[in-house]
Amino acid sequence: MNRRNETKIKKALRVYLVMGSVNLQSGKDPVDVLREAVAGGITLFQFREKGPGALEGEACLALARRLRDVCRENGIPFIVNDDVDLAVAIEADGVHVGQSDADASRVRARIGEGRMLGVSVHSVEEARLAVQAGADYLGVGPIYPTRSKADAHAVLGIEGIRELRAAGLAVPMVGIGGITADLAAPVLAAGADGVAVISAIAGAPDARAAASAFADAAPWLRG
Ligand code: IFP
Ligand code: MG
Repeated sequence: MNRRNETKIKKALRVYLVMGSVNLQSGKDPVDVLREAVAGGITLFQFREKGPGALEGEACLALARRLRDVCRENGIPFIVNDDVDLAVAIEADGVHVGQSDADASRVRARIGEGRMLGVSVHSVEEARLAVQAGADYLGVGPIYPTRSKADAHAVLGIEGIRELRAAGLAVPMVGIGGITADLAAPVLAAGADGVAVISAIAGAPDARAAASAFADAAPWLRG
């Protein structure tokens, strides 16, 4: 990946919303919530349709398309969690995979160089392997305790970010896990290019206000 792309990706990572239909307050339409979050200033979106009650098959596909269209209308890259076939089928801008999902180098081979590849990591070792496999960015976490993921790894704290930077890893990276707007600044100060958020935006009564609180958390990164 070239440097120019890296700069673009770092900018896109600033306020990264990760969301599926199960992360919302009951009765809300994910498309409305995404529109609100876009209005509040999110810079990247990941469709993560996972957990109890998650949509499957045609319903999942239909929702993915609607969310992708909102992203396209607003110039926000649309990433799909785990499902490479879905990502390719609906021409997503990228894929995010975890350590227990498909091997990152295989995912890279399937999506080509034109799509973004994100990989979840929890250590310097995993981070190095992910970069070798072709990751464009890393998701590092959980930074703080979280309830959004049933099988979450042990909490890393902002030290998790600091260690990767201290090890010389310059790759774009985002902190994820339990990050609220009040807790975003230390994550960025530790070296993250942005923060990834599920419940603090998707589960908020006002997704627009919630997203803009994150955008305000690092005003020096705006522009
Ligand atoms: N990190 C990220 C991201 N997404 C995930 N789904 C995850 C970890 C488990 F925000 F993209 F970095
Ligand atoms: Mg995963």
